[in-house]
Amino acid sequence: MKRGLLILIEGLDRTGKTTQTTLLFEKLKPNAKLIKFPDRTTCIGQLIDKYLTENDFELPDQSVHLLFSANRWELSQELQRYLLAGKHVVMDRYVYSGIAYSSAKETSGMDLEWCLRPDKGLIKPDLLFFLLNEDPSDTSSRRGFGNERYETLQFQDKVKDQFFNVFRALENYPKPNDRLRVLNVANCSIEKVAQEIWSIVQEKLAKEPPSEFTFF
Ligand code: T5A
Ligand code: NA
Repeated sequence: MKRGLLILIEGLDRTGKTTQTTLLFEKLKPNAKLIKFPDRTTCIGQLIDKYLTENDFELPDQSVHLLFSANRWELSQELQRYLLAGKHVVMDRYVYSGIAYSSAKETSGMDLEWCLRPDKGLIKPDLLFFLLNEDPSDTSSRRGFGNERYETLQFQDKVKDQFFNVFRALENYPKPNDRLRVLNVANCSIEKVAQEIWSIVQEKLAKEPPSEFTFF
């Protein structure tokens, strides 16, 4: 049996990841699963949610980083099972967010390499979209921005730089790469972004899927 594809959508806060992963999932159903990180429903996810939403709930940056990674490991076997059963998995955030947000804090010792370490061994996506908004004031004006920790324009700017540093380190960015697609979504409608994603996904689906997994 052909294994399913792991299709990941990454980006800064409020760039439309959940909107787009949901739309893509609807198109691929019933042969698909949707996984979102952080998964706030698990024990570890509940701690992460508390940290993100309650300003007086403090944890060391290292601990928070390890919780986000542990949250991905909680679902890693389920992920592999779905893919081996031939289901496509549409994913909302993953390892790249994990490294970009933590390393943007500039906590001593938490460089890219340190941040990647606990995620080593997780399955790599077959296709990775990065939703980029070159006009962050466009996304910061979207509903809900500013409600959670990390949602300030200054921090988002650092996270953006770190995402590209991660892509340089892990995906040979800016050399052409058939896994990573950077989409500039500034002032693009939801429908237009969805169409662009769908046409790239269809192209990928038309090709023979890789049989082996690759790992971080
Ligand atoms: N984090 C996450 C880490 O630090 N380490 C990690 O390992 C991981 C996995 C929460 C925080 O955790 C950090 C990153 C985050 O700061 P989250 O739960 O993914 O991560 O965050 P959410 O708050 O759920 O999601 P985002 O803020 O990132 O928003 P989305 O999913 O990008 O945006 P979405 O789709 O919810 O859309 C937001 C609003 O914009 C509108 C939507 O209708 C919605 O109102 N919208 C558009 N409006 C105009 N034009 C478009 N094209 C639009 N697309 C969407
Ligand atoms: Na989201």
